[in-house]
Amino acid sequence: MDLRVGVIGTGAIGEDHIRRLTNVITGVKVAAISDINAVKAKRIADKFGAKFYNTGEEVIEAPEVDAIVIASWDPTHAQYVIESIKAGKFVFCEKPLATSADDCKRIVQAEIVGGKQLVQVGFMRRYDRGYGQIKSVIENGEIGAPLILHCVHRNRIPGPKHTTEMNIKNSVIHEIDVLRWLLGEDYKTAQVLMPKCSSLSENGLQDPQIVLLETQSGIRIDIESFVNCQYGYDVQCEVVGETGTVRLPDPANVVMRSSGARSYEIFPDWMDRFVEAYDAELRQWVDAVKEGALKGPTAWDGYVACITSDACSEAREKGTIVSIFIPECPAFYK
Ligand code: NAD
Ligand code: ISE
Repeated sequence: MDLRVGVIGTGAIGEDHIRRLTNVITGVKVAAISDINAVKAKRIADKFGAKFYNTGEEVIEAPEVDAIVIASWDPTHAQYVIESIKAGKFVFCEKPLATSADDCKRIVQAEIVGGKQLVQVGFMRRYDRGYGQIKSVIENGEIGAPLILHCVHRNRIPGPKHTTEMNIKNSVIHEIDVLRWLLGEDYKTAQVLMPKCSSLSENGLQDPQIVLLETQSGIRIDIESFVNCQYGYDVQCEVVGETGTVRLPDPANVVMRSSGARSYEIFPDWMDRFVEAYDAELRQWVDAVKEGALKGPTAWDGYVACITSDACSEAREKGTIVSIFIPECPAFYK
């Protein structure tokens, strides 16, 4: 029987997930949809044969909905995740799990009280083939112990509501999660450097930024966050180990020779760059929900990422190095 999913938020990724759940992944259908932009949500509901609801809460409560996908704006995630837990329904929440560690803690506590892991966070880079290969190289000891990581996260242009704080809480949160997953370690300190601001930056946005993280064993990480780089979507990661290095491949694209130049396309945004990872994470989520036991990034992972991004925000505001304290992981999440 098909898993019946309710989707809250029909913006860029919400619509893409609805398409994916309808046309790409088998054994699932989108049964209900809501968005504060009712006009767009109704159009998408009609297109995909789902029922439109006025509020996210109604989608969560709907009897024809088995599980929830949250793809609304970051500050709305926590309330919908907690409502889903109260309703006893599995919930896939786009990153970040919440916009503060305190809200994530409430989610973790609600899940533990409910006694069952219901929450998965959309940290899809864990499903990207390149990151997966880097993880295998590290775990097989092929480059010795990791010492330094150099990372780049560039977006072509920022969204209309993008703020200085969101460079980290909305964007670098991907690196915060995937590097912790790659290295199997939490972070110890954070610092944020503010280079000269791009003259193309608008609305007071401080961009680019450089995030410096230190893991508990002393591995040093630098992450360039540049959300207004103009030329395309560019994600890079290099791990320097004791005996070698490993680097994330660029996406496979044809190389063109034309007009006196050799070139290949750089994707405009995350939707194409990580399409296989989004497919894989939701395919695994659907199967896991049907089996009754999740396998992907947990609410605890979302919480740890937010503790770290809160520390980065504090480091940026104060201009100092900030210590990061991660509580012991409860047995519930081990
Ligand atoms: P978007 O602005 O295109 O869409 C967000 C939608 O949420 C809008 O249609 C808006 O009307 C709706 N919305 C806002 N508040 C709502 C509420 N209270 N209830 C219902 N709907 C509400 O943004 P987007 O790029 O689609 O991002 C959506 C979420 O997905 C964000 O949390 C973002 O961080 C995340 N995201 C993740 C990835 C990824 O790589 N995993 C990529 C893009 C976006
Ligand atoms: C967006 O919300 C995403 O999650 C993308 O993966 C990321 O690259 C982008 O910076 C975010 O705004």
